[in-house]
Amino acid sequence: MVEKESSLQKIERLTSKQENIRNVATSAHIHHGKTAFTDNLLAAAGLMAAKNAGDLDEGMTTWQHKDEQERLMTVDAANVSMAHEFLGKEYLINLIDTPGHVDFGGNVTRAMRAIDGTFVLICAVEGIMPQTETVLKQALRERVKPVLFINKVDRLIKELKLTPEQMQERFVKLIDSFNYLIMQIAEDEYKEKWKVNVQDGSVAFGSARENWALSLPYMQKKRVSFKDVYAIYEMEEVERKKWVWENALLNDVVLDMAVKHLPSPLDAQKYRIPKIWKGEPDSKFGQDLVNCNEKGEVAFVVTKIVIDPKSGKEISAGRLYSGTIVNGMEVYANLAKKKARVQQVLVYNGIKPEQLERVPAGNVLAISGLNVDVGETITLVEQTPFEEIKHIFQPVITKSIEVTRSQDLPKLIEILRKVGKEDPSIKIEINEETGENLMSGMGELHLEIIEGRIKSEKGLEVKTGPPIVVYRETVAKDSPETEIRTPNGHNILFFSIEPLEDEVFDAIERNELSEGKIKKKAEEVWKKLSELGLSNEEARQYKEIYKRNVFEDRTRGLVLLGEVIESILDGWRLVVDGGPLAKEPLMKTKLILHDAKLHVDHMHRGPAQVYPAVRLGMFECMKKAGASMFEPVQTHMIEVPVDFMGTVTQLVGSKRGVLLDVQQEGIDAVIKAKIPVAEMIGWSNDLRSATEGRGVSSLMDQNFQRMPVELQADVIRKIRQRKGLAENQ
Ligand SMILES: Nc1nc2c(ncn2[C@@H]2O[C@H](COP(=O)(O)OP(=O)(O)OP(=O)(O)O)[C@@H](O)[C@H]2O)c(=O)[nH]1
Ligand SMILES: [Mg+2]
Repeated sequence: MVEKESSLQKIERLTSKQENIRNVATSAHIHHGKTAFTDNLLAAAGLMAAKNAGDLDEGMTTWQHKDEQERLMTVDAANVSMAHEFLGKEYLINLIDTPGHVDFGGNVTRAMRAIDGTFVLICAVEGIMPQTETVLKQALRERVKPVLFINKVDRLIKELKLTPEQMQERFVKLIDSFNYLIMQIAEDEYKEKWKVNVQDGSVAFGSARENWALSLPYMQKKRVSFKDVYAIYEMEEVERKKWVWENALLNDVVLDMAVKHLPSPLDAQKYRIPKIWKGEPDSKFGQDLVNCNEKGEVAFVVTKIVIDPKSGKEISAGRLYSGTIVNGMEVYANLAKKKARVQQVLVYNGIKPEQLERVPAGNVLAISGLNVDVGETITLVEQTPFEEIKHIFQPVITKSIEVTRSQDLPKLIEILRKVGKEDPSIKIEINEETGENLMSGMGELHLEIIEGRIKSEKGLEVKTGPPIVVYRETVAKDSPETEIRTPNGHNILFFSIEPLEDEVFDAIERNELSEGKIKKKAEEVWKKLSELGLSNEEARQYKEIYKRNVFEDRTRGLVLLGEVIESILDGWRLVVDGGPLAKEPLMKTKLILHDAKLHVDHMHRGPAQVYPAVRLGMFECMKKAGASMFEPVQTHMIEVPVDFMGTVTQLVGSKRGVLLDVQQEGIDAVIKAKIPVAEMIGWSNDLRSATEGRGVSSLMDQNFQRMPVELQADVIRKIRQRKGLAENQ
C-alpha cells in the first residue's frame, strides 16, 4: 500500500521547487484582521483545528505567547508555512503574520527582509490608517510587493447597511487611496508596476473572520455577484458556511492571488538583491544571490531569534537567499566574524518548526546552533554582509529595571542580554559599576510586555522605574577649528564640528546611505553624496557614518595618521554614544578632522592619549557650536466624535502639542497633532478619560526636534542628576 504523504513530507518536497514558492507576510494597521486571516489559512490547509480559526474567544492559534492571548493582539511575528494548489500545480506558501501595534513595528521591518510579497489588509470600515501607510513604507523599502485585501466587509453589510452599489463605491475609493500611497512611496520604477487593480485580481475583499473572500476574476469564474454576498447574511450559519465553502473560500481566493501576483524567490531576488546587498554584483557570490542559486554559496539572513526558555537553545529564523543549508554544516557569521555549526535545520509545518536534513535557497527557515544576532549574514567564507535591517522609528522610552533580591542580579543581566537578542528593538544598557540597568523601547506598551515576559516567561521578579524619555544632543552652528593636545602634550589634533546637512541626514534616515565605515573606493557613496549637493572633494573625505553622525577626514598626506585613525574613530564613537550636555547620544553632527601633529614614536600616541584628546576636542567644539538638545516628538492622528473636538484640542495644547490639521468627516473629527514624547507618558489613559473612551489615536510619524530653550537647562539638570554625572563628565 502506498503511504499517504504527510504534510511535512509535502513541505519538504516543495522547498526545492523555487518557482513554486511564495514568501509572504500579512501587514496592516492594528487589528485590521491579520491574525484571523492567518489562522483561517492554516485551518484550511488542515494544519490546525478549524473550529478555532480566527476565533478570538478561543484564542488565535497564531498567538504563541500568553500575553498575546490576554491582550488580544499580536506582539511577535509568527512564521507559518502551508501548501496550496493553483491551476493543477502545488505551491509552498511561507507566511509571516506580523503585529499591527506600532510598538512592535520592528518585528514588521525585520519580517520584510525574509519575504518578497505581502498581503496588505485594510478594514473596510476604518479604511487606510496611519499604520497602513507605515507598513507599506516598510515593505517598499525592501522591495516587497503588495497585494490588497479589503477585510471586514461583513461590517459594511451588517453594521453600516450599505447597498451593493455603495459597497462598490467604497471599494473603488479604498483602492484609489491605496494606489495613491504606492505612487507616493514607491521608487520610480515600481510606482506604476505595483499598483493594484480589481480587474487582474490583485485586490480581493471579504471577511477574514468569517473565512470568505472574493476577487473579480474569481467572481467571474464562479459566476458570483455582489448581490450573492448580501444574500449570505440572510442565511442560517450552516447554510452560509456551505455557500462560502463552495463559492468564496478565503484560502483559495487569497492564495491564488499570492501565487499569481506575488513573485517567486527566483523572480524577486533579481531586483531585491541590488537593494539589500551592496557587494560586487558580478562576483560569483553576487550572481548566486541574484539567481537564488541553490547550488551556490550559502547566504542566510537572520531576521528573528527565539530562545527556548527551558533549554536556552537559540533558534535563528530567516531567509536563505543562496545555497543549501545542510545539517552539521560549518558556516561563517560575517558580523560576529566567527565560525558556527548548523545543529538543526527547521522548516515550519503550519506553525510548528520541524527538522529536515537540508533546505535549499529561496525559503524562509530556521537554524539552531548559530548563536548570532538578528541581521547577521551567514555564509561559508567571509563575504559582504547584507544591508543593516533598520527600523523606521528609534526607541525613545526608557525604564530602569532592577531585581527585588540582590542575589538575582547576575540572572537579570543574563536575561536582559537575551531580551535584547530576541527583540533588537529593545536597547539594553547594562552598567555593572552603578548597577543601573536600562531598557529602551518603542513605547510604554513595549516595555510593559518585556517586563511581563521577564517575570512570567523567564521567571524573575523585577521592578522597573517610571518611564523616561530618550533625548539627543546636537549643535546649532559651525564651530571654529579648535586645536587640542593629548594629555602627554606630544600630539595635537585639529577639529571642528558642524550640524550635518539636512539632505545627508534624511538620506541616512531613508536608508539611501548606509551606516558604517566608508570603503576606500566607495563610488556609490560618492555618487549619492554628490547628488545630495556635496562637492566631490568633500564626498571623498567621508570616513564613517555612525548613528546618523558623520566623521570627515580633511587631513592631507599625513603619513602617521593611518596608525592613529582607528583610535580617533573609536574616541569619536564614544562621544557620539554620550555627549557633553547630559551623556545622551549625538545626532545630526559632522566632526571634521583638519590636521594632526603626531609624535614619531607610537608609544606616545596610543589610545590612552588619543581617546581623551578626541573627547576633550569634541566637547570644546560642541560648546563653541551651541550644543543643544533634541527631544522626540510624535505626530498622531486622533479620531473622536465631533462633540469631543474641543476637549481633545485642549488636551493637545496642555501637552505642548501643536495642531497640524483638523477635519470633520460626518460625525467624526480627525485631528492631526505633533506632541513631544516627554508629555505623552500615559497618553492613552489621558485620551480615554478626556473622551469617555471614544478617542482613538494612532502614531503617524516620529522624529527629533530642537527643545524649547527655556526647558533645556532643567531637562539637562534632571538627566545628569539621574545618571549621577559629575561636573566634568
Ligand atoms: N467583523 C469582522 N471582524 C473581524 C474580521 N477579521 C478580524 N476581525 C476582528 O478584528 C479584531 C482583530 O483581529 P485580529 O485578527 O487579531 O487583527 P490583527 O490585525 O491580527 O491585530 P494585531 O495583530 O493586534 O494588529 C478581532 O476582534 C477579530 O475578531 C472580519 O472579517 N470581520
Ligand atoms: Mg495579529
